[in-house]
Amino acid sequence: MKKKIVSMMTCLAMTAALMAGCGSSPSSSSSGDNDTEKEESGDNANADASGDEAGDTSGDDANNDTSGGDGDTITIGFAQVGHESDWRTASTKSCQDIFSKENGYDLQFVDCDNDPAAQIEAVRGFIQQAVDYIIVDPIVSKGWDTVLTECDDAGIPVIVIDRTIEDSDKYVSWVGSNFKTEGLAAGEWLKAYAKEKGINEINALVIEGSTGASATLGRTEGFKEIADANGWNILDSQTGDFTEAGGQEVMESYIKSYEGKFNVVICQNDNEAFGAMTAMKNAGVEYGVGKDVILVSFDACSAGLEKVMSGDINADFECNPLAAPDVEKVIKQLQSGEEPLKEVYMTEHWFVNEDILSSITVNGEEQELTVVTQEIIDAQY
Ligand code: GYE
Repeated sequence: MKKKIVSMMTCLAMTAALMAGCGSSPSSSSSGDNDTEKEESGDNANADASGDEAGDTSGDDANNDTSGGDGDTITIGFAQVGHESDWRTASTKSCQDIFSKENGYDLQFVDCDNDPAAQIEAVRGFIQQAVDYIIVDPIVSKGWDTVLTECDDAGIPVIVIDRTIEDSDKYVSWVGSNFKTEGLAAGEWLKAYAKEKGINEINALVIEGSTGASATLGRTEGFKEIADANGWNILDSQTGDFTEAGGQEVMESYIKSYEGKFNVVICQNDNEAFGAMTAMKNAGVEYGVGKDVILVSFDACSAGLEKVMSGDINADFECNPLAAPDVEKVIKQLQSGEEPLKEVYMTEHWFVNEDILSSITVNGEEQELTVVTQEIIDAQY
């Protein structure tokens, strides 16, 4: 099987080079583009993205493995970011469900505990094990070219999920979210919401995700773009490392420095929002729907959506963690010698508590706002 993959990689590399040369790659649109050529996915994530469809077909295809010829188990090394959030737990589970023994896979899972150096070493370990495929969710967006070149030299295709890589294109496909769009959406929502509520001045505190992660960079950039365009004041922007403890700690220090001076808190994931809520509650700061401080979050995992429904979080911008079914599609395409798309975007929803705005326009595209119900929470990861 390895030999065939090597020749396929060469073929893919040649195709990529040709495409880059004429500048018309249909699938390598830069992230951030909302063009029509990228593939969108995960639309039915709420329904059951990791369920029947993917599970059934994967078993079949894995057993009809055309490159191995004898129904070999496919070995996959997965270098996961860590275990910092509810989102991460859902992402890990999605991969473990899809790449199960029953489905014909041997999944080598490494939790890199948010340590970029350990993640590079995990990838090197997979090369040594001569796995068939490597999945990486890059903790930070830079520092990848050397190790990805090593994967390429070993003939092991790398599939990147979730966060992006900035300094190398030596991977076959990326499946994830447009983080800048998520940040823009939060900004556009806040603009429309403030107008509706007659709020004229925005003084925002941002609790960022982990430093150097593309999810942090994109959300920060997107929100700042709208803030700058509307003359909002971003009082401070510090990392809470995507954890509940981090969110609480940063919020506690913000309250010391800015008590009475802020009316918006933007947390770059749900877990940070939970921590920020604790800090505000302890300090007697009132947040949420109809209160002094508007609280905005990202991820929209079920625990986050519960807080939207209860009115503690005003709006939550979804980041869909169920990439594994799409990763499996990529692997099947590679197995049968097809060229997968270089970028696959997950489909995402914007969730709110109040039924006062039906949509916002992000990147020139009108997008619905969904009022959270118990049904939605029950179907969410
Ligand atoms: O928002 C956060 C997680 O990379 C998009 O990482 C992901 C982020 C997600 O820890 O909860």
